[in-house]
Amino acid sequence: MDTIFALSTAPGMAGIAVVRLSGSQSFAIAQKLCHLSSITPRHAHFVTLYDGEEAIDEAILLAFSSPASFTGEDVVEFQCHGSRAVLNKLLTLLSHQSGCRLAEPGEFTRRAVENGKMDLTAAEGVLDLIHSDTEAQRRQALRQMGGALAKLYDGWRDVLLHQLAYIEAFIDFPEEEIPESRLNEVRESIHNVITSLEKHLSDNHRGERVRDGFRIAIVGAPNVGKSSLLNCLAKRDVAIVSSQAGTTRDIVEVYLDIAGYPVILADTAGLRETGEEIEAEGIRRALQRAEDADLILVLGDASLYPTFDKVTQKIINQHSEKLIVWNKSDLVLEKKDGIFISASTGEGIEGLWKKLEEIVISQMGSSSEPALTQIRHRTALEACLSHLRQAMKQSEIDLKAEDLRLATRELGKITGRVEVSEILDVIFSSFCIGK
Ligand SMILES: Nc1nc2c(ncn2[C@@H]2O[C@H](COP(=O)(O)OP(=O)(O)OP(=O)(O)O)[C@@H](O)[C@H]2O)c(=O)[nH]1
Ligand SMILES: [Mg+2]
Repeated sequence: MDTIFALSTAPGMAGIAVVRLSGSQSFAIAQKLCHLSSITPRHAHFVTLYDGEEAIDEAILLAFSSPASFTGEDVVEFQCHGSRAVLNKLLTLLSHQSGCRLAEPGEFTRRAVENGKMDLTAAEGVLDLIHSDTEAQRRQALRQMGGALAKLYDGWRDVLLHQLAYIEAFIDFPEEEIPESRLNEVRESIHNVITSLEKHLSDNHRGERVRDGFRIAIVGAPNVGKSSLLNCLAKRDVAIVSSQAGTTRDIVEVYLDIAGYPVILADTAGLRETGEEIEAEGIRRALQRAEDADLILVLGDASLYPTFDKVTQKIINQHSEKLIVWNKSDLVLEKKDGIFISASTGEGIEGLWKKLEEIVISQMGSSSEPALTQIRHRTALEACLSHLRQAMKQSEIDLKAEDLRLATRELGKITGRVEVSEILDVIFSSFCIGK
């Protein structure tokens, strides 16, 4: 297998850059480039990197010998200076070494999985950790990288495999009958896994929301100040604000960090009956976004409190997850019950933010169990569940065994305990090179 190399830190000017090598030739190549007669693993070597006799840079070299490395292969890391010239020179030099080539995206982590250093969910945890923007995402990814999900799924799989092995033993000896008490034990085990799976699946998509973001859509009549509110919460001038009703047409999104959780806040076109084609398309998109949102923030005009126009009222009636907020409170004298804000003066915005924090924490807050984080896992778990339900109904013992086999296969797909090269391709292609 080729020895692979890549820049593992972000490209561009930096104090230090890390170039990583993995594969059987790593040590030999490093010795050649550094004019070293030997390399001691797990020691920091202060070295000069050479192209022939010409010095390229001074660097720190770290080496890890197989299997005690990230990939499970011999690994060498150069910490050199992060200049474009140094890196161009070093990477070109490495590409000229025989049996050595630039790594594909995610190839280091892929090799780690293939060498049994981590399972697929842990590898996905690595990817999520690299991409994490908020505290909750970091925590969730780290937990997954540490094997929390693998432990859960492999645990269920072990239980099922154990029962499957037992049943299969009887299929091989058809003259023997499985004792009824033992059959009950099989049923109970399957039933327990079904219960755990159902609980894990009905988590309100908590983990997926932490990973992908909690979606809030601001909706309301034209001119109530939706775009003003978006700008106010984003603390940036993102959306166009004007006194003309029907200003916003496209959906305008901002990413917010609310109490450590990622939130995608969307501004939408003002809702009203209209004959104008472009505005009508904007309204169609607004309604669609409201439909897809985890929460709709319905904005009303404080001077009309407590009434809404017909179209907005209809949206309010249709959605269960909603927060009603009254804007332009600076124009009214008397504040009633409810959340009153002014996107112009900033009045009440702090209170609204606190309210949003409460909602986000209650929807995505951590629990003691590791959360389901990806649609890929959800699909396999749902398939597993349906095979298990089928297995429970099956009276024919060999059909029961087949359903159990299919169920364990679905669990194995998640952690990579089955032949899954096609899944590997999909996952690792979204990595960056050097990881
Ligand atoms: N007095 C006052 N005016 C506001 C407030 N918020 C927004 N406005 C004004 O109301 C008008 C409409 O604001 P926008 O934010 O564009 O309203 P919108 O809901 O996005 O409107 P559409 O995009 O047309 O649906 C602008 O002139 C804003 O300056 C507020 O809290 N107080
Ligand atoms: Mg607007």
